[in-house]
Amino acid sequence: MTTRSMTAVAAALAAAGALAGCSGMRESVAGTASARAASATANLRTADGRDAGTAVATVENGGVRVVIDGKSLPPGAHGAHVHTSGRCDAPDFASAGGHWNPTGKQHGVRNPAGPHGGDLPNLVVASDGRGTLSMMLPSGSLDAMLDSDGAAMMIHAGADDLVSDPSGNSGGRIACGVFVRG
Ligand SMILES: [Cu+2]
Repeated sequence: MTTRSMTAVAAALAAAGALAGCSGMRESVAGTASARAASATANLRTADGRDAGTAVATVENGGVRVVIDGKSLPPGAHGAHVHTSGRCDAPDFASAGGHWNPTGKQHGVRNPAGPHGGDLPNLVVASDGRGTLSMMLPSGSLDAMLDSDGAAMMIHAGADDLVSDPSGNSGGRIACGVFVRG
């Protein structure tokens, strides 16, 4: 990059900083923030494409509440986390990346060095294949969660021990859904 273009970039960054620092200005940018839907829904699918229910993320007190309504899942406790990328490529769903972790912490609400922003308690599924959960995420905002590469809701094969980094020994990924605002 030339010195001249670096100067241009610096000027652009300074302008962006000034914009971000002025709340009145932010509000007036076509009401972008306020016009955005305050919730996002993820339609969960298993690795073989079956409907596994929904997860809804909603702004609450500046944080994010996640409500999971799972179905057609194996009975038992399953790790449930918001993962960092909004891509659910079957069958292993590795494309969703690791847990959403905006604060750079370790995994687990029982981990003294944790938790991740995307950590949730286990989703407990009954013998009819259904399980529900409603919980605030430990940290982060919906806007931050739905950044340029989005976010995904992930259900794991096994229980999350809520302490082992990076994913609580919760095993493979059995259902995934991309959060879509609105
Ligand atoms: Cu996970």
